Amino acid sequence: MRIGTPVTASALSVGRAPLESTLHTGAQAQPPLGALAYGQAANVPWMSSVNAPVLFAHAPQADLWRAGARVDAGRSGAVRWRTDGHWAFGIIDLPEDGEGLESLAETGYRDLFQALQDTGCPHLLRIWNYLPRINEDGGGLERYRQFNVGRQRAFIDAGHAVYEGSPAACALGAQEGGLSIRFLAGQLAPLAIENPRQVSAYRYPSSYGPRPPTFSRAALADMGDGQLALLISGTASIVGHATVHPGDAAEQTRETLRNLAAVVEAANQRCTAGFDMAELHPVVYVRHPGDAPRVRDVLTSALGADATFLQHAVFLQADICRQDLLVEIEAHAVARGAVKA
Ligand code: 3EB
Repeated sequence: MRIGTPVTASALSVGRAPLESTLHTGAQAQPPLGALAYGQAANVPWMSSVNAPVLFAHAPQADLWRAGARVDAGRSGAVRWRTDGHWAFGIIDLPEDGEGLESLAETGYRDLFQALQDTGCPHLLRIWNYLPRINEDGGGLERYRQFNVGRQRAFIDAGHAVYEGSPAACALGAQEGGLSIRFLAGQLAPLAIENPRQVSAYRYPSSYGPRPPTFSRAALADMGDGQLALLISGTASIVGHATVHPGDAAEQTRETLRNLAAVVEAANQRCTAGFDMAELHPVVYVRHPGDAPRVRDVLTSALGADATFLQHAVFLQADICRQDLLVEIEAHAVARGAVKA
């Protein structure tokens, strides 16, 4: 089924708020497009949880995406989507039945691309991937690397870019369950941003796996109403393509901050919004819960306890896609502005 295109465009918005107030907001006239709850989700059809234990947050948090006044819900294979005709939010939860992560990822992404067609929202803005036992051996290849093979094949089969122009994304270990993918899509292509300190992930050498990961370091997306979103992918202690500071969570956090700053600067060169590091809304993934206080201390010293960054940060325990990475930070920010012509 294809949803007809409404005459007027809707503006997209995102808010990070305590779960309780998010639910309250959901009862108002404008229906939610989708929400990601960190930790436990409420039992409403538009909210799904990021299945990772919360280490710190000022309250149970959720990111709520809103768009137009009328939202339709539907399915495309394994995808459950909601769309207002301009923006779409989709959820995929695929149980593992022994077929392996390569084919599971391929199936999930094939359905994801079908959902883009069915909703009439062809451009991916942001993808969240969660894989159980991400660093385990899947029979000759690490499971994350298997995932990369299946994901890239599905992108190619659907005719989507696997190098420049890949969507912003993150990929983390999940506590349990199957393959979980959440995505946000729209009608306008975002501008992909890379990090000059890092080799583009889609150009990683084959020593990191037979197929590289398919994501850009960040995306700038026009949200309508003069607002621009900076959607920053999972960012870690990688310089060039190598992990730096193995075994040192505090130094990895400092390097990750340098990478986030470089991505923000690269984005600011391409737009008029003037994004500020301290204004980011981050999710901080920490592999070992015992490292979380030190990671938080490093972020607090760098940005200040009162910064939006620390006030809105959600710290989650999750395995990260390289064995030697101890911390990974993803973030978004919204500001008035536009991409430069
Ligand atoms: C890195 O920079 C860390 O496979 O979609 C970050 C964000 C990472 C997204 C993905 C992986 C992904 O390579 C890992």
